[in-house]
Amino acid sequence: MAIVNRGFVGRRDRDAARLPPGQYRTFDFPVLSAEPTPTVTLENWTLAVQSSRHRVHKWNWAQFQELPHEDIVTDIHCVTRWSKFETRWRGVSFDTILAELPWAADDFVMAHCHGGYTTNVALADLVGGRGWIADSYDGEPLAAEHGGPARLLVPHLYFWKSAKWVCRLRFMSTDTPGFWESNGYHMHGDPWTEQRYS
Ligand SMILES: Nc1nc2c(c(=O)[nH]1)N[C@H]1C(S)=C(S)[C@@H](COP(=O)(O)O)O[C@H]1N2
Ligand SMILES: [Mo]
Repeated sequence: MAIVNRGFVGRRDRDAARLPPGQYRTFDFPVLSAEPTPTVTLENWTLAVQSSRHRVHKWNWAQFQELPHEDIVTDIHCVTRWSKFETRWRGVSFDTILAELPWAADDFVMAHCHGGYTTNVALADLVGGRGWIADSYDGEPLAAEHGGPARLLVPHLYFWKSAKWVCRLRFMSTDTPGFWESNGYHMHGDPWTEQRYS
């Protein structure tokens, strides 16, 4: 007679269920940058938020630190097939940003970075506790190589959407490709349906 162990799931099966198709789990934290790491000091740091009607608001570092921050624990998935489980961040959610600047909202966002990298994300993918500007990782200020002082964090999409060294969030009424999206990457980038390339 077969013994059926209802409810028992081995660790390997749990890990497998957490991995989107075509991904493997890594335990280190790879650095993927198309450009050299820019030097951005806290004194010079600003984050500009620009509406599609060209209205702009800028936070400096001290002002940004005043905004409510939250802790995020999440898995991340790079299109080059590594995934990292249970990464720990702290940041300001897009829900908070839009509560502060309701006039900025529009259907799409282009994240612009020091060094020129850009990536497009739909507003629907950023609100509802799914998108942040992260300024801390694992209890420490975000390291420069990982996008410090601050980066986008949109962990339910492939990690190329999580723009490092973000300096401007430009809201748009139409979806426009960013850097990798112009070079064949998918406009949306859902890892669970393998939206790798378009
Ligand atoms: N500015 C900028 N942001 C970027 C990139 C980049 O090249 N430049 N690479 C993206 C890609 S492809 C990935 S996988 C992640 C890597 O983040 P990490 O270096 O912290 O692992 O950053 C994303 N954000
Ligand atoms: Mo990536």
